[in-house]
Amino acid sequence: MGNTKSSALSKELLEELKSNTKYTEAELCTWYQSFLKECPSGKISKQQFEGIYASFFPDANPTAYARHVFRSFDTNADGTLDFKEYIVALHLTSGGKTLQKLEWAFALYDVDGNGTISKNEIQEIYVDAFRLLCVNNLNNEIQYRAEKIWKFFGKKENDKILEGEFIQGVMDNNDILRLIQYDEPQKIKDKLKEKKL
Ligand SMILES: [Ca+2]
Ligand SMILES: [Ca+2]
Repeated sequence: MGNTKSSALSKELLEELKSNTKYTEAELCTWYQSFLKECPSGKISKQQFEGIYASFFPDANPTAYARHVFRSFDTNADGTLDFKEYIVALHLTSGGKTLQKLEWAFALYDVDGNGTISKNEIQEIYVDAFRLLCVNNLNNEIQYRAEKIWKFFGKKENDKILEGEFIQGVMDNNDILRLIQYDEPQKIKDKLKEKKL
């Protein structure tokens, strides 16, 4: 039985994922096998990822939001998600407010990746997330939420939020945490888990 090498998770990666997430060795190994079955190349392309979202939300228009999420998970920016990025994604999108999760949330909202969040970027994520959840015509709600976040951080219209102040603000205030999480990531995570990709 020669070909076990390519289908086993390397010890190094296993240790890294065990220490960075809450998952057990058994869970990680099982997921890795299902992952390779679905993605024999060991990588999820952007199109595949969008396809997964489309299958979860058949009545919605999830592509735009799926792209934001893909970008925020593709930490080495090579245009694909490898197993490590995928597992970290599952871990990060579970609720809570550890530093790691808030760094991810910041990356999600920093649409152009320039290291700051503008009010427009917050609105863009909201628009796409609401579209994913099939809630349309929510301009007032989006305005209200963006306004609330902006006010909390004491920002003027064209000011930007830096990563450090974003993380500190969300750590300190559960209302703001709820506003930035809008409980969608948890749903995605449950669906991904159900499917065990
Ligand atoms: Ca990648
Ligand atoms: Ca930005």
